[in-house]
Amino acid sequence: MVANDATVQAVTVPRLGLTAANFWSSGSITVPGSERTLSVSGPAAVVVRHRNDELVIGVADPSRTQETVTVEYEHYTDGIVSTDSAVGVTQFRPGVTMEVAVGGTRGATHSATFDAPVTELSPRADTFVRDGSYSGDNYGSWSSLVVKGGPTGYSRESYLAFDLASVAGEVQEAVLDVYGAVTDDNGGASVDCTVAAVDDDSWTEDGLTWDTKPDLGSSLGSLTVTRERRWWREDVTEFVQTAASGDGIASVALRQPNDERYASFDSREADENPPSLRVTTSRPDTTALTPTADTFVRDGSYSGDNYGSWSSLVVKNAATDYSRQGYLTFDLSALSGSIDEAVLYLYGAVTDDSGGDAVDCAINAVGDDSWTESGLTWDTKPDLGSALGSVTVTRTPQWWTVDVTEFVQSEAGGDGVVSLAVQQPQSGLYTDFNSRDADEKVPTLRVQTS
Ligand SMILES: [Ca+2]
Ligand SMILES: [Ca+2]
Ligand SMILES: [Ca+2]
Repeated sequence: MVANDATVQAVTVPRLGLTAANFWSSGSITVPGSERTLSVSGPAAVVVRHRNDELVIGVADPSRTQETVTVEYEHYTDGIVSTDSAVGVTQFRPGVTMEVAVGGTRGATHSATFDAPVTELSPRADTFVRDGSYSGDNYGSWSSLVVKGGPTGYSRESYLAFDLASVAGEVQEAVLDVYGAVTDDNGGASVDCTVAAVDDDSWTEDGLTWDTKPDLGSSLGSLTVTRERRWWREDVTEFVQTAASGDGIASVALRQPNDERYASFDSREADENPPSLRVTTSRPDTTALTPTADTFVRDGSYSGDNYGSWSSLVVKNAATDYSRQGYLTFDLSALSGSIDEAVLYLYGAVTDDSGGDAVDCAINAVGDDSWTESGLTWDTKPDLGSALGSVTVTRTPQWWTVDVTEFVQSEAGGDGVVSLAVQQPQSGLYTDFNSRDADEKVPTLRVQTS
């Protein structure tokens, strides 16, 4: 149970990567130990599930009282896999923000799925050590990891080492999970157990003793462990990032610097609930390309003008003088391997002054790459090739994605430069996408290779 009050009731099941929350009003919860918050702008039932490299967020408004609910989850994702049409993703990295149009949907659940590769590691070694007359003893084969402060002869510290070799991609988040409780005979409801960095990874599971234990580094956080047997989590992202770019082994220790209350956690030898390190990474072999050039062009009396330095790509199909089309170029030369998938990400919305809330925007192939950002005009624009896909853009600013895999594959095998156009096939609405000259949320071609 994460929360149970007038605002929210929530539960989390770390082993299933699952958190479920019923918010009775706007509010937020912090998923225990991870320091990651889940917040909503109004009443909503939210289910978050992170398994098998996918983070799924489902949202419903059982109260049926709202038009939209904003949901924020402070968790890294690397890209958007799919969204329900009622869900607008306004941010997916470094955390998720989504606008969910719950109005008129009779309390139905709307969900979005994100790419969030996760590697769950078991310790390569774990043990505890004990001081005083036990200082030469090793407990590496025990099914528990004991932690206790206190007078000489009673102090225990636990050590865990994780091998990061199987973690591919850049580490974005890392959470240590240990399962256990305070079991002290002498009373006391809870105890603070500090998680400390250990720089020396040369210790072994069957060799480590109090006499030989390595020095402890900085504190990575503290777990306030109670008598309830459950999972305890600590965000150790920065430490694991450092270890991943260093020797590839992350060792940590658990100790009680200020208390002496026997706490016992399941070790990797336990029948169930062994410690784990959950590492979320960027997708290995995925490259996010930004345009090497982008601009839009306008017809009629503006047909000789260039808009290459604008922070937006304006698109509209209308009467003469009011039509605009966007153009983008991506350079594939930094990629290696073969291309499995290429998805264009554009951020924007319909901002037309007249009526109409949604408009189809098509992405077309452009064969001629010789145009320049500062030179292209309506008069000089290249011919449009075939339509590769389209999106129905609404007034809610968000990321729009179009799969352009086949064209990018063919260009990779050709001149290595991908030019695309954005245009409205039918009479349209003023639509404003961020260009590469915007401060954030610039166009991106997300390419997976192998
Ligand atoms: Ca062990
Ligand atoms: Ca530009
Ligand atoms: Ca080309």
